[in-house]
Parts: sequence; C-alpha cells; structure tokens
Amino acid sequence: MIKKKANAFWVYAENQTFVCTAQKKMKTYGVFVGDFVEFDQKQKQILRLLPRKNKLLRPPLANLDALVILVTSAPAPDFYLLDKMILFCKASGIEPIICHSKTDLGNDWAEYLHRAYGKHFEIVEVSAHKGVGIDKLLALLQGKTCAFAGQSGVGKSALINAIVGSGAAVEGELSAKIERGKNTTRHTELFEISENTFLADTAGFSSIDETFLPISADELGRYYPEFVELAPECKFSTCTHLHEPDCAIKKALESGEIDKGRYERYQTIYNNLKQSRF
Ligand SMILES: Nc1nc2c(ncn2[C@@H]2O[C@H](COP(=O)(O)OP(=O)(O)OP(=O)(O)O)[C@@H](O)[C@H]2O)c(=O)[nH]1
Ligand SMILES: [Mg+2]
Ligand SMILES: [Zn+2]
Repeated sequence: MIKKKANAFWVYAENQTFVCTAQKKMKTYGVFVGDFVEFDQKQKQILRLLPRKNKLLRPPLANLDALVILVTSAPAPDFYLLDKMILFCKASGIEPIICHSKTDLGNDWAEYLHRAYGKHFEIVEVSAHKGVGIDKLLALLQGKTCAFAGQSGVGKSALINAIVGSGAAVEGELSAKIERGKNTTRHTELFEISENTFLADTAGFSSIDETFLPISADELGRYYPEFVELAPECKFSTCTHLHEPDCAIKKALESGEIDKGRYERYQTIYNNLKQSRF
C-alpha cells in the first residue's frame, strides 16, 4: 500500500494502482503506508494485513528496507543523532545508508565518516543541487523501500526532489513553517522511483529519542558492528566495554582502530539507556 488518505488506500500491484477501501472490521488507522496487504481487486477492498518486519510511527511507514541518513557540513553534523539513527535501524532490520549531502559546499566530513563508519556502513557523497552522486545512491537503493532522515536543513527535501522530480517535497520550507508554528504534517506517500524501488516523500525523521530504542543498555554493544567484530577477544563474554579489564574494544580504542567519538557516544547512550530503565 503506497498512499493513504482518510479511509482510502492506494494499493500497488502488478504495475497498477487500485484505490481501495478497507473491510469494515479493519481498524483503518492501523494500516500503514508500506504495508503488504491482501485485497480484492474487483471489490477494491483490503482484506488482510500481512505481517510486517518493522514500523515507524513518525512518519508512519511499514516495512522499510533502507534509511538514508544525511550528514552535511552546514548545519554542522550531529554524530550523536547519526549513531542513534543507526542503532534504530539495526534494531529494526533496516539498512542504514550514510549520505554526505551538499558536497558542493565542501566535503569536510568525508574523511571522518569513512574512518569512523566506512568499514561497516555504506557511505555515499551527493550534491542534490549539482546532481552529483545521485546515481550511486540510486544503485544502493535498488529494489528497496526507503526513506530519508537527518537533522533539519541537511537537504532531505532537495534530495527527494532530485530523485522524484521537483514538487514532491518542499525544499527549505518546513523549518520556516515550524517557526511560524504551523502544522506541517502531510500525507506520507511512497513513490516508485525504479522497478520495485520505493521512496517515501516524507521529510520527517529529524530526531530520535534513544530511550525509545528497543535495546537494553547491556546489549547495546551488539549493535556496533566494529565492537561485535572484536568482542570475542574481551575477557568476559558479557563485557560492556566500559569498566571491565582486558577489553578488546578499549585496546582497539587506544590503537585508533575504533573511533573515539563513536566510543564516547556509546558511553553516553549506554548511560542514558541504563537510567531510563530498571
Ligand atoms: N549548496 C547546496 N544546498 C543545498 C543542497 N541541498 C539542499 N540545500 C539547501 O539546504 C537547505 C535545506 O534543504 P532542505 O532540502 O529543505 O532540507 P531538509 O533536510 O528537507 O530540512 P527539513 O525539511 O527542515 O528537515 C535549503 O536552503 C536548500 O536549498 C545541495 O546539494 N547543495
Ligand atoms: Mg524538508
Ligand atoms: Zn569489552
């Protein structure tokens, strides 16, 4: 299902779109864009929701395969937000793709991104305004259902427009509207950008509260691929890589193999998760 408005649902099947209603007994607010559904083509009615692999609430989207997380030099990158978004992805079965945007303004962070994240995550450099890197990004998204995320002003709308065609998302406008205190919620819609590849036109998703992550503090380390790789060499199998002796992660930190920033943000997130739960 690729679009929803009140009680109407746009179901995409066999290269066609069917505008459907849902069976009366179905709670329509529980049907999300991105849901796979069984439907009656003649009656134009959704009969059943199929199991989902994940669900986002803001924006409301189901069955996301990849999340493109934008980072740029202006506004200055918030790596803490980036790490939380990566954790959210890893806990939800979503592939995180790091996208260094607005590279026409400079590529200041490319070196750091590749050093701290490049071994375990896809990184792509793009400029929506100059049309640079779009093909490479599209190749990474092929066959997937995707959305964009990142701080306000990183260029999500501009990038969506560069891919989908201008007008799909309002560039440079959302923040202004928020300042004026207007409600900017709009209907989320999935666009088929190439065969079997869907992109959400939403510009939402610019913050994340780690206390909502479905991860406990003590298992946090398992969501850091660079820790997972080395953890078997820690003295304790339950090592949290914080205070234990003979910790392989702390050794890798000293040698520079693990990025100091990633580790410090891990400490912060660990402490926040510990404090928010018992
Ligand atoms: N130089 C340059 N500026 C860009 C590029 N992409 C976006 N911008 C500018 O950056 C500002 C923010 O871009 P948006 O696409 O609106 O950012 P956004 O992430 O959608 O922001 P929110 O909707 O507030 O979350 C606008 O003024 C854009 O014109 C780019 O590739 N190069
Ligand atoms: Mg936007
Ligand atoms: Zn350890």
